[in-house]
Amino acid sequence: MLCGLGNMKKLLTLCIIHQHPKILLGMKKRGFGAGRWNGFGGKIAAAETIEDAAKREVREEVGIKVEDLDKMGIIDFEFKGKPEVLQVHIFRSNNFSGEPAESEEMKPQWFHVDEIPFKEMWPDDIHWLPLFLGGKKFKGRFLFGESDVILEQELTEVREI
Ligand code: CJL
Repeated sequence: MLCGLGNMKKLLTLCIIHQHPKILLGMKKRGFGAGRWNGFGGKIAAAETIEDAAKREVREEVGIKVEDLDKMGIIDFEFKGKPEVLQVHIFRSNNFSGEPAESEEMKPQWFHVDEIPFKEMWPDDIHWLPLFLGGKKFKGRFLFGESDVILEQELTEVREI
C-alpha cells in the first residue's frame, strides 16, 4: 500500500521583459526572494488563467501593461525535506505600455544581457536564462538544499511547452 504525501504543486508565474540587448528585472524588496533581482510574478488567483496571472503580476509589481506573452519555460523547484513543489511558468514579453515604476514589491532596472547580476539572483537563473535569451523553450527541475545550494538539476530544451 502506497501512502505518499502527494505532489503539492504551487503554480507561480515569472515574466521577464526582453527588449534585446536588454532585460527588465526588479529587485525584490520583501517576501520570498527579497534582496534578489528577478522577473515579475507571483501566485495565480482562482478563476484566472496562468497568462492572465502573469500579466496582472507585472502590472501590480512594475506598473506596465504587457501585450503579448511568449511561454518560454516551466521549472519545478523542490526543496529537500519539503513536500511542496513550486512550479514556475516563465514568460517573455518584448512590448508593453506605460513606464516601469518602483512598487512596494519591486525596484525595476534594465540590464544589458552581458551584465546580468547572476550573483544577486536565484542560483538556478544562470542555468536557464541563456536558453531564455536565445529564444529556446525549456523544461526543468531543480532540487535545492540548505542555504539555496542546488543539489540536483535537469534542464531540457523543448519544442513546445
Ligand atoms: C526558489 C519563485 C515569487 C519566481 C518568483 C518565486 C513571486 C513568489 N520564482 C527564479 C523563482 C524561483 C527561483 C527557486 C529556488 N528565478 N524565480 N528559484 N528562481 N516567485 O511570487
